[in-house]
Amino acid sequence: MKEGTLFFVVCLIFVISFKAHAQISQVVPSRVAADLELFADELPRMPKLLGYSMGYGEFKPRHLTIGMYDKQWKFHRDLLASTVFAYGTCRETATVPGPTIEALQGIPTYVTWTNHLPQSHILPWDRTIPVANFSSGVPAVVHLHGGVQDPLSDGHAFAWFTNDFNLTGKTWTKPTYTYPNVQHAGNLWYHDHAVGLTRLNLLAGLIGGYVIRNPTLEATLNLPSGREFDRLLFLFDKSFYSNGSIYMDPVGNNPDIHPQWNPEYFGDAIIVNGKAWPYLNVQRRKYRFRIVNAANARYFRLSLTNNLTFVHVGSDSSYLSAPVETSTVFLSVSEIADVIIDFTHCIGTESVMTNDAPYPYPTGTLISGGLGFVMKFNVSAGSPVRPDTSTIPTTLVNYVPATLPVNVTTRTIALYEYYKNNSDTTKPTHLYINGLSPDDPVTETPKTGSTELWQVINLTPDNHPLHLHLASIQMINSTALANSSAFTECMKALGDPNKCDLKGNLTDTVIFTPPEEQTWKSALKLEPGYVTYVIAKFNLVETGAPYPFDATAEPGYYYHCHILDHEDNAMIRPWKLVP
Ligand SMILES: *[C@@H]1O[C@H](CO)[C@@H](O)[C@H](O)[C@H]1NC(C)=O
Ligand SMILES: *[C@@H]1O[C@H](CO)[C@@H](O)[C@H](O)[C@H]1NC(C)=O
Ligand SMILES: *[C@@H]1O[C@H](CO)[C@@H](O)[C@H](O)[C@H]1NC(C)=O
Ligand SMILES: *[C@@H]1O[C@H](CO)[C@@H](O)[C@H](O)[C@H]1NC(C)=O
Ligand SMILES: *[C@@H]1O[C@H](CO)[C@@H](O)[C@H](O)[C@H]1NC(C)=O
Ligand SMILES: *[C@@H]1O[C@H](CO)[C@@H](O)[C@H](O)[C@H]1NC(C)=O
Ligand SMILES: *[C@@H]1O[C@H](CO)[C@@H](O)[C@H](O)[C@H]1NC(C)=O
Ligand SMILES: *[C@@H]1O[C@H](CO)[C@@H](O)[C@H](O)[C@H]1NC(C)=O
Ligand SMILES: *[C@@H]1O[C@H](CO)[C@@H](O)[C@H](O)[C@H]1NC(C)=O
Ligand SMILES: *[C@@H]1O[C@H](CO)[C@@H](O)[C@H](O)[C@H]1NC(C)=O
Ligand SMILES: [Cu+2]
Repeated sequence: MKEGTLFFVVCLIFVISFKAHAQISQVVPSRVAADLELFADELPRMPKLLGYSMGYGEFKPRHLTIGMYDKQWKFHRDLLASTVFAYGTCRETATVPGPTIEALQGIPTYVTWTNHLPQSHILPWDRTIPVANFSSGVPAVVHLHGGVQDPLSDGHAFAWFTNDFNLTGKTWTKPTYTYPNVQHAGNLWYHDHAVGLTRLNLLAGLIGGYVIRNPTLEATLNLPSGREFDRLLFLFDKSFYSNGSIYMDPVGNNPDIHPQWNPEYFGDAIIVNGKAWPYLNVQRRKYRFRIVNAANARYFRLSLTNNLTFVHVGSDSSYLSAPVETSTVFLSVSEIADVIIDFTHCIGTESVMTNDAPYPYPTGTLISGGLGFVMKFNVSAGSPVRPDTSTIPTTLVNYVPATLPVNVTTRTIALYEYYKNNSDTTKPTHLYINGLSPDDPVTETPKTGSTELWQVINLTPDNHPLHLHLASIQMINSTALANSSAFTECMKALGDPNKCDLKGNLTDTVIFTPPEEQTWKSALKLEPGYVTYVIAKFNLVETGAPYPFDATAEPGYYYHCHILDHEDNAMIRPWKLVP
């Protein structure tokens, strides 16, 4: 294929599907994403906040205060400003995503989270799902995703608080959270976690990056580093009204039961670091990108045009034991890929990052139009300003291996669509785990320090990202069920997967963990119609040491689906560690 031919084809597809988009906008005349020019804004860099300080030649803990503010944010050069909720040290400096916190391994960071949000929400608040139900103020609480912190600093869903701490949820105790940073170095992110409002608060903008650094390790690995060559990419999707306001369908899919709640939010503009379809000028050399899927429900399967590949060095918060080169990066909601892109291999002077994941994944709508594009890299023609001395070592980092202990404690968990049958609805009214709501008593109580096997059965048509707070998880394999509908019938009748015949349903159709995900993670994908075997480790994966705080304290932790619309209604369960 001649240079440029591929791009011509891509453009042609874009022009054709543009028409399809225009038809959609006739149905919803006020939505504007289809008219926005691609690659018009430069990729923003979020402000950096150090989570440590220097004193007398040593690193010391640092106390930060970060607020949540409503403000105006321009998501595109040609789009009117949108009202957003943004994290920042003050209203003026608040950004979407918020500032990136850079912490040091072993040095605690303290953050006082404050709420300066208005009296009412900017998005449709459904009162009929398990939710904080108050008329004054926006409940919010921050969870550090991938973080190893005590339950009182974990951002429990009922530990929400409104502006000025005027109202607080039933498990709220304190305004200042402790992040001990005792875990291995890697990529985390913080975001809102208020019960029943998570999908709205994240869509409004309450997300931000958090990196734990280990300078000695980073110097040894010698991956591309520094402000210019080590970048965070936050990917999400949004729709807008023509006046710039963020659009979320104000009518639920099952409005007699839930007037506003919809099973998945999909926007029609792809946003990276707060700009729709941005571009980034890069030199002809290696860069490191920490790519976070911060969408509500959209999966991203990313590729690069013009001969570029991804070399994975880490997944979520952990390094891989060796680099893995692939042509795609596949991220469910909340997953993180830590990759190197070597622009010296770029044919020509630009490479477009594309996405082809159907939504919902895997059997939903096929990608068309602007949704197929994420951002553009503008690659300099000549050699880099300074020679690229970074390397990709052949081996990276090894943690405690993922082996199951003898007589491992095994838990069986089933996700299925729950119908409240006091109505004649054909649409699921709740997405309960094991048929239980978040308010039902805790059923999972692992011993602190232990390693368990969780077999998670996905009886729905969609893939779901499983996220456990605190624990480190790793997929062993996913095995197809012989008769998923028979298993679902059994779940609906008996409400307990242990009473259904999992053994009799195991087939020879097995998906193994892809090499770029063979490490300790915070979230992983659950294939529909499969049981996914997950090792869950309740101690520090770098050393196997126990948590250096009381992880058994109230109010405990959560595990949930990270599709935010599912989590809110109510694919989420509490769990508690026991001594
Ligand atoms: C929410 O609060 C309002 C006002 O107090 C009340 O009318 C309504 O029934 C509540 N909704 C639910 C689902 O509890
Ligand atoms: C807090 O509550 C008081 C009393 O209800 C009210 O006057 C005040 O406006 C509230 N403040 C905020 C920031 O909501
Ligand atoms: C923007 O337009 C929508 C739809 O017409 C409307 O509901 C909303 O109130 C408007 N927002 C502002 C800030 O004017
Ligand atoms: C394409 O990339 C590979 C490395 O992935 C490189 O060896 C090759 O030279 C590149 N092709 C061109 C035409 O630049
Ligand atoms: C990069 O792309 C932008 C927009 O597409 C363009 O204006 C600019 O000239 C390009 N920069 C370089 C260095 O090629
Ligand atoms: C595993 O369980 C078996 C049967 O209960 C018991 O005999 C054996 O000692 C256990 N092994 C370990 C390592 O606990
Ligand atoms: C509940 O309602 C759904 C939708 O009408 C129906 O398919 C299902 O069979 C019902 N379940 C029970 C247990 O009646
Ligand atoms: C998948 O993992 C389970 C749990 O460890 C194991 O029992 C099973 O043998 C594995 N399947 C294959 C094909 O390796
Ligand atoms: C699966 O189970 C259902 C009963 O729930 C049964 O009607 C159907 O025939 C089974 N399918 C297969 C392929 O065995
Ligand atoms: C699968 O599990 C269901 C629920 O227990 C059971 O009815 C069915 O017989 C099992 N086996 C097969 C092959 O469907
Ligand atoms: Cu889900």
